[in-house]
Amino acid sequence: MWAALKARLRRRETEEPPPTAPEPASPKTRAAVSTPGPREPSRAVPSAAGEEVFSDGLLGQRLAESTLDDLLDALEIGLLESDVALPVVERLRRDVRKEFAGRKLRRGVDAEEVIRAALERGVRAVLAQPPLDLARSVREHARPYVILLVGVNGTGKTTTVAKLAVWLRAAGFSVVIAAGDTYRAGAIEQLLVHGERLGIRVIRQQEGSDPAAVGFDAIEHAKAKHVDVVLVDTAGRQHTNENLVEEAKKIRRVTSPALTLFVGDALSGNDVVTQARLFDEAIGIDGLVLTKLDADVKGGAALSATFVTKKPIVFVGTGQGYSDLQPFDPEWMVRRLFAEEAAV
Ligand SMILES: Nc1nc2c(ncn2[C@@H]2O[C@H](COP(=O)(O)OP(=O)(O)O)[C@@H](O)[C@H]2O)c(=O)[nH]1
Ligand SMILES: [Mg+2]
Repeated sequence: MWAALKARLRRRETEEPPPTAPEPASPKTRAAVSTPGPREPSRAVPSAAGEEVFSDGLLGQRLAESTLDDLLDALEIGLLESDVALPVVERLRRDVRKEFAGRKLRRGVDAEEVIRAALERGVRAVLAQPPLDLARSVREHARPYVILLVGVNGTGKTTTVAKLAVWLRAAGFSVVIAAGDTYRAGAIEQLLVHGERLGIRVIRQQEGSDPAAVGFDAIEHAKAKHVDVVLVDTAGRQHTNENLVEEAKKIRRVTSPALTLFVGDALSGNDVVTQARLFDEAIGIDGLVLTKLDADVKGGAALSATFVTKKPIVFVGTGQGYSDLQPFDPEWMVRRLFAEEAAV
C-alpha cells in the first residue's frame, strides 16, 4: 500500500507544483526544477535524501490549507486505489490532517515521513480489534468446539477448512470435518481428498442433502469419539441469495458454532467489505479469515473489512499449501502495508 501511495504523492508533486509556495524557490531549487537529476528525471525537486514530498520552499512554513487539501486528495485517491474502503479513508485522512494542523515543517523534516507516521498510527488503530486467540478459545470451551465457515463462492472456504484442521491438530486438538457444501458433488469430493491426505475424518452425506444435518452428524460423531473440534464447511452463497442465507441460518441454529468465521478473498477488493458486513447482518460472524494475501499487492481490503465489521481478523491465508495459514498479527500487516516496495 505505502509503495503505491508514495508513488502517487511524488507524482502529484511532479504534476502540480504547489502554486502558493510562501517563499520564492531558492536558486538551487529552480536549477533542480529546470535540470532534473539524471537518476530520477520525473522528480521536480530532488533533495539530498531524494525523499521529500514538498519543495524546499514549503519547509519552515505552515502548510497552506490549499496545499494540504491537495495533498490529502492525492492520499485519498491512493488509499482508494489500494482497496481501502471509504470510511477507513476518511478516518485516515482525518488522522493525517490532524498531524499537519498548524504544524510548521522545519527544514530537514520530511513531510513524507510525517504522513507515513500518521498513517501508520491510524492503520494500527484500525487493526486494533480485540484479538481472538483460537487455541485458547478452544481450550476454554466445552467439547466439541464447532467452527462454521461462511462466505461467497471461491473465496477459499474449503481450502481454509483443510488448513485450519492442520493448524488445530498441530496445536494439539483432534478434528473432524463436516462436508456442509452439499450443493456440488465436487465440493464433497474436494474435502474427502484433503481428509484422506491428512488422515482426518470427513463426515458427509450425498449431494443435495441438508447441510445442517451433515453438521449435526459431525457433532454427534465428535461427541461419541471425544473429538475436540468440528469444522463445518458450507456452500458459497451470495448474500442476495435468500434460500442460501436461510439455509446458512439453519446450519447456524442446528450446529450452534462457538465461532463463525467469514472467509473473504483479499483480491476481491471492496467487495469483501460489503460481503463481510452483509454476512454479519444476515448470519452473525465472530471473525474474519482473509485469503490470498500472497497475491494481494494492495492490502487495503483486510484493513477495511475489519474496520467496517469491527470483527477481528483471526487468520490470513498466504498460499495454497496446508501450512499457508497464519494467525493474524497486526504488526505483520503493518510491516506489509508499509513496506517500501510492494510485497508481491
Ligand atoms: N494463492 C492462494 N490461493 C488460495 C488461498 N486460499 C484458497 N486459495 C485457492 O482459491 C481457490 C478456491 O478455493 P476453495 O477453498 O475451493 O474456495 P471455496 O469455494 O470458498 O470453498 C482454490 O484454487 C484455492 O487453492 C490462499 O490463501 N492463497
Ligand atoms: Mg468450497
